[in-house]
Order: sequence, then structure tokens, then C-alpha cells
Amino acid sequence: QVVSPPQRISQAADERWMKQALDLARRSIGLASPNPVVGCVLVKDDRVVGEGFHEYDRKDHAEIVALKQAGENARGATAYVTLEPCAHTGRTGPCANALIQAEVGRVVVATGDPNPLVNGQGSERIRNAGIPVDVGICQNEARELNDGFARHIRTGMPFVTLKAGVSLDGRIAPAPGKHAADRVAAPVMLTGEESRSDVQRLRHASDAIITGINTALNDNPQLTDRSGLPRRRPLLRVILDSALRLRLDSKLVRTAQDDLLVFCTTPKYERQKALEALGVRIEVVHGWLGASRVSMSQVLTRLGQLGIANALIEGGSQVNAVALGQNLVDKLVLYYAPIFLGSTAVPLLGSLEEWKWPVTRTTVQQFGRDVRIESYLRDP
Ligand code: AOF
Ligand code: ZN
Repeated sequence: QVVSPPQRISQAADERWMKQALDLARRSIGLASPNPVVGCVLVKDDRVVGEGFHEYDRKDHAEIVALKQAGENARGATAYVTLEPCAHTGRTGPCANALIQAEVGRVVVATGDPNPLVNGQGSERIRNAGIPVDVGICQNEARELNDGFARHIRTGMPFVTLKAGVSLDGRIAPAPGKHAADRVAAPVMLTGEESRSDVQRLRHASDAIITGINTALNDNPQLTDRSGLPRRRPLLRVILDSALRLRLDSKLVRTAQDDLLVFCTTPKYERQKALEALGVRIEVVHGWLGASRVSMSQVLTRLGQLGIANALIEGGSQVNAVALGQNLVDKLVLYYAPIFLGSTAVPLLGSLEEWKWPVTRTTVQQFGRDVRIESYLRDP
């Protein structure tokens, strides 16, 4: 017998509606954290009767927003949800119950909820009520949206992405000295406009951005989210600055509004007071390497405690080498620009003896003249 055509059509339709739900979920990036980004579409007779996405401040989960919009039309509809409906009572009642009560005809779920309080129970409850549930449509796309949420809800630690703009010979800046004067005014741009706007998207999806004092002193960066998209919490800018060398007149300090957190190992009372008076938060952590340098793993633990689910490292050679060398990075996002900087230029990685961890799930995309390579080092 031939493969039944209706089934194949329905699989394609499921994917199409789920992609629409994923587009909705993307609209909650920046608005949902520390909760997951979730989108929901209710479809009846090949027509959308309700849709929604989750915003932390509005409390309602995506399914509830969509159900409220659909009203009576929800009965018999198919619910496409990018994350398994919840089964627990948190700030709201369980979405699984709401879908059952609304008498939807079928539920299609992209991926399970990693929250130990849910973890399969939402889907199970809906099935037990006699409503069919299909799980796994567009799973990879849906998972990627909530890497940070998954890591944070399971372990309390942030998911760490390391981003860099790199020359074809693996360098991130011209040789120090040669262009030092330019670099203080503005860092030399390797990558093009398209890559840089993708970096803003990356920052928008992050809760915190981390860099080292050398980058802060050399490049005088702002490290802000300039995507133009709304976010409910400011991007927390984190500087690893063991000896508190951050300049009072740096762009970072001049724009500090409780969103600049400096980690040091050696408290210096006067300097600390001066920085704090300008709106900078300072925390002292233990050091490593003879107690001199800020321990990055301690910083990440602390950020997790502060509710940071997605941390983005935009550092220089040293910070990159430490983060990778200590196996603290979960995902790499590298923008390769079609340029060579030569062997005296600043390398992507400072001293790193050996690379021991395999990269997996690599994707490549072109941005203008640059190429972005994304690779996972581990799953959340
Ligand atoms: C859903 N749909 O849109 C979201 C879900 O504190 P609460 O009540 O907002 O609950 C947060 C938890 O609910 C979160 O940890 C995750 O397990 C789930 N998020 N579930 O059915 C949604 N945002
Ligand atoms: Zn829910």
C-alpha cells in the first residue's frame, strides 16, 4: 500500500503551525526570563482562533493567553505549544488543566518542559484526559530557545555562550602596540554590519554579558543591548577585574545604573566607594592562581544565584582561554571575517595548552561577508 497522503499532509501542517508558534515564542525573548520563552497557536478548521506568548510580568502562560483569545472557539481546536504545558501551580494554575477544561481536540508539543516539577507530567495529564498529545515537532529549534532556562532550572547555573569576531587566522585584534592608539578610541572592527546586528540579537537573548578588565581598558566598550527590542530586565554587564582597575571615566561606568557588576579579588576601600557612588555594584570573590585572578566558575555560580539563565562571554584572549580551559563554555558563536591579521596579532585564545572537548551540533550561516559558526560543547 502507498504511504497514506493525509498523514503526510498533516505532518507538514503540524510543522507549519509549530513554526508559527515558534515565531511567537521568539517574541518573548527578553520578556520571559527567568521563565522559558513559549508560544502557542490554537488552530481550528485550518484557521488560527487564538495565539499567545509568555511574558513574565504579565504572568499568564502562552496557552492561557491563546485560550482567552479563542474563547468558545477553543473547543475541538488543536493547540500547538512550543513547550510542554505545565502541570504544576506556580504563579498561575496548570496549563494542562486549562487545555483539558477548554476541551481542545488535540495538543502538539515541540519539546518537554525540563522543569523537574513538570518533566512529562503535563503531557501525561492531557493524555489521561483522553486528548491526544504529539511531542517532538520542531524539537531542536524549540530546545535551542530555552537552553538557558533548561540549564538554570536543573542546576541553578547559567548556560554559557562564548562569542567572538575572528580573522581567518584566528585573531581577534591587531597586534598590541601597533594599533594601540586606535584601539583606545574604538576597537578595530573585523566583522561587518550584518554580523554586528546578529551580535545584538545574541545580547538581547542574554541576561548577562561578561568580559575582562583588559578588554574594558583597551576597547572602552559599552556592552549594552542595542537591538532595539524590549526587555524586562536590563542586561547585566559583568567585569572580571581582580584589582579594581576599571576607569571611573570609562563608558561602562559612565552608563552604570545598577546594571554593572564588577567582580574583584582584592578589595580597595577608596576605589570601591568611588565606583559604588557612580552606580557600580562590586562583589569580592576568591581568586585562583595564587588568589590573584577572579575565579570564573565562582562568578558563574554567583550569576546563577542572581537569576541569570543566559550568560554571554565577550572577552579577550585571556578570558576566552580561561573559560574554555576550565570547561565552562556550553556554546561557541564565532563570526569569521575574511581578513588576515598575522601572527603578532591578538589570538582568540591566550595560553591554552590542549583542547580536550569535542564540539558537536555545528551550524554555519553567512552574514554579509562573514561566516558564523555555532557549536555546542555540551547540552544544557
Ligand atoms: C507553560 N506555558 O508559557 C510557560 C511555562 O512561575 P510560573 O507560574 O510562571 O511558572 C513557571 C514555570 O512554568 C516554568 O518554570 C516552566 O516550567 C513553566 N513555564 N509553561 O505551560 C508557558 N512559560
Ligand atoms: Zn503553564
